[in-house]
Amino acid sequence: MKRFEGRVAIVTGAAQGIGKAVALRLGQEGALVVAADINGKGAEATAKEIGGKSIGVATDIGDPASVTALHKAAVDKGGKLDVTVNVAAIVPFTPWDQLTFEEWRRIMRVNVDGLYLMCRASSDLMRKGGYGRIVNFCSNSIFAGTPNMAHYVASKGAVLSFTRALATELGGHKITVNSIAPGLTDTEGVQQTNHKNAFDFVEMLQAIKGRGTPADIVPAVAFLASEEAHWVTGQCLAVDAGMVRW
Ligand code: 4PL
Repeated sequence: MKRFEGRVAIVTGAAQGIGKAVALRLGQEGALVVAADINGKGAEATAKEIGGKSIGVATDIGDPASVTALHKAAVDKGGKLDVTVNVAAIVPFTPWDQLTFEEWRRIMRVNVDGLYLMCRASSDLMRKGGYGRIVNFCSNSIFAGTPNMAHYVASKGAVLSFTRALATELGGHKITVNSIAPGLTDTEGVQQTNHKNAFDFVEMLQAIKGRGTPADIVPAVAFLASEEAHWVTGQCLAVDAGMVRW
């Protein structure tokens, strides 16, 4: 399928994991992808793998000036913005007894403030084009109350409810806003934390057995980012082999 021919898409967290897989798919389906990541070299490597006019941009989504520069780069290269997929987030492993206010703020700065800054800038551009698809990354941990990440779980609860509210704000401009809630997924990021030891536990709760990978998450993202998903907004779709149901 070539659902993104002529479309300009920003994907954050695009240097690795789910973000990289999403960026590659949108690129394969014809999008000019602006791959953004705190790891600028990794973002550029993803863009190079896509080829064409796609570019990589070093971005700290928690920094207003950095988010402004990212959106300027998208317009300079593509002339407009059609799709933003907000994958970038910090995924911590912090037992409650070690959870300081400083660590709480570190996660909120990126996972919540960063999402606000991205949606603020992206929606302002999409309104000019009279079209837009925003896909945010929630997590099924908000339903499971997953241990060792209370600040992360709180931040993803904000993603769920902010997505609902933003859908209302932007519906009149033909912009949809939805979220995806993956379960534990086998990525470079997860492999760097003790979350990697939880795969057997989550598999026990899944309706379909196996270990989730980025490739399992991508098709749902591509659907919500596509033109034909125009009648779906404000929703959260769990993509976790049926671990949680709502
Ligand atoms: C069930 O989003 O949803 C671990 C780490 N376990 O980041 C997550 C579950 C993790 C999750 C998540």
